[in-house]
Amino acid sequence: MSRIANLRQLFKEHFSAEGQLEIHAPGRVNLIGEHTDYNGGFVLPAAINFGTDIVAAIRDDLMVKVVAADLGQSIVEFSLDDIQFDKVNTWSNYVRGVLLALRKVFPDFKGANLVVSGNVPQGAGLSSSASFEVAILKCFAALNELPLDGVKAALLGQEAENEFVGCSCGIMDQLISAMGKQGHAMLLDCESLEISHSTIPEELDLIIINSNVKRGLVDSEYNTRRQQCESAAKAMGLETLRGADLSLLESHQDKVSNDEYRRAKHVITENERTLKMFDALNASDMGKMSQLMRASHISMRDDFEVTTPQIDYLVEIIDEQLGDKGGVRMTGGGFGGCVVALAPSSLTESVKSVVTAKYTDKTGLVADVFVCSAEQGAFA
Ligand code: GAF
Repeated sequence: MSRIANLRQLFKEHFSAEGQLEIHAPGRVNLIGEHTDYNGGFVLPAAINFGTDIVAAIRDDLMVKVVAADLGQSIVEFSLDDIQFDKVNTWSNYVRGVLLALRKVFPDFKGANLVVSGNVPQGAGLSSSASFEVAILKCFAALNELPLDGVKAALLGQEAENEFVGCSCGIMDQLISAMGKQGHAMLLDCESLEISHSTIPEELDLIIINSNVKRGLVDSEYNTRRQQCESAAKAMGLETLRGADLSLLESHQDKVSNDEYRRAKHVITENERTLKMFDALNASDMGKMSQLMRASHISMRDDFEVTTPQIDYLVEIIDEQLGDKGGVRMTGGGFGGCVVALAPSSLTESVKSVVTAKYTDKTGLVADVFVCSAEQGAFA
């Protein structure tokens, strides 16, 4: 049975009625522009064919009842009038957090019954939580006919993460889940929230390789990186690193720590690479994209220090295989997770083969390789 058919059936079993609405919100892969979003910079993600699905129906009262199909049909129930952090069913805090944020904008919407399921690999840096948040927001907006657009929904998702769940993430993941366009990557200016789309050429495959490195200390390391960037911006008299360039950074070298200097250098150069990548994608210039993705990975490895030895090895063997005919880099927040490669479809099998032949021997881990497609966002 398909996942969605299974959700429909579970809805019937739990609520003795048919679902009224089916919602999908995608996860994402970021082609380039890493750790730039919370610095007011540029990112270039694509929404992917993995995401969160919900079958739902509105209620007459303010209660919300959610069945998590993937978690042994774990159930939470709460009132929109009394939204509290849940220390036991922590997955439900994404639901609670976004509904609390939504209530600040639309105080009068009704509760709902929901069955939810996701197929974004968990903890792999492909935004399973953002897709969950955006799906919940889309679901309640549709059931209650609320005039919620994709950008506002993304901001509410980010607010829930920052203020309710406790992760100081930027806006990229929620915005691409809401506003992605099928077959395209999305350049997002995280300061103005201006969006431009660029076609991913049909002859290229979007390949995601999950290193299956268990991510540790992600939140604390992520928040430390963010603080270091903020300190560097402050030392240069700026609100964010968006306004900085390398010469300004160099002239303030004595006012920042060595770590802060390297974090800021990554962000400044990554913003430049992201804009160049957008142009290279528009020009289908694979050689240029290859160079930019390689430089991005090196910058994340040496200056931002968010890669791991296993991820570096994966990138190294795929890069050797692709040369300038394809690009490869770590994608997402880091400390484990996935590598993204963009390569002519004729080379996809060789990427799979090199990963199978070398990665396990070196690391003792088995990587999963997915050939993905760029999909439409939930609000697009
Ligand atoms: C995580 C965050 F949620 C994003 O906002 C972004 O900062 C990313 O890491 C790094 O680019 O996915």
